[in-house]
Amino acid sequence: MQIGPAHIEAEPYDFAFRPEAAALLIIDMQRDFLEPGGFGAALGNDVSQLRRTIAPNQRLLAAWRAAGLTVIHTREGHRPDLGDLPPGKHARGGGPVRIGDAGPMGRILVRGEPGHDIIPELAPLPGEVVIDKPGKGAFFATDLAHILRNRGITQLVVTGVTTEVCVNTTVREANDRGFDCLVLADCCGSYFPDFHAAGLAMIKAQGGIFGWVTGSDSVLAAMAAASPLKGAA
Ligand code: TIU
Repeated sequence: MQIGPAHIEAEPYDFAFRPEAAALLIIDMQRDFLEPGGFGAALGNDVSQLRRTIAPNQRLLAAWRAAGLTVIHTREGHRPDLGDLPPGKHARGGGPVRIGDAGPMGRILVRGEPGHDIIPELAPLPGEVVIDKPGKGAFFATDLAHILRNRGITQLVVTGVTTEVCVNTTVREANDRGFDCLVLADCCGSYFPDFHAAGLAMIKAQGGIFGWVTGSDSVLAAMAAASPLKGAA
């Protein structure tokens, strides 16, 4: 059955949500960013600023799974030989611990290490796509665009961390590739509250120059109203 768009209240204007063409894209909810002892903490950041996003992401993910819609998780990290780590990215940060160094949760931001894992609260289920990305944007040096096009996905509901770094970079990449992004303020977080606010403001400014911004409650309400969704009919 063809499902018409459900209107989600958003800024700068309502988002015409088409669930069958939408993926939930959860950016980098990894232990290295959200737990003490990881990369984020090693850079001197207060990880508690990110942890408020866990509960709303859990609620949204549960609804998304129940509706049978596409879920995609991303992880920022590098090959164990660090062959995909640009020297400049390796050098920057200035802290005592750098990418690839041993930390309390294994080697920092290295694939296969415990700290690189997605936090247990949001662990991917079998069958959900996990994109391992060496950059801040989820499209750079990954097969994300191919996967989205093969599934007929044109809309991305974007959550995760951090708002002004990997979320913003991914939204900008997606925008230039023709995907419409709806970014959920309560499901995104930054170590810096000012940057979180500015990151969201930059997305929705100028008539939605990069996309739309709303809260997860608006999406959950629209999903309930759009029933029956794919898989629930
Ligand atoms: N440091 C910081 O704010 N973010 C990152 O390094 N990666 C992501 O945003 N995922």
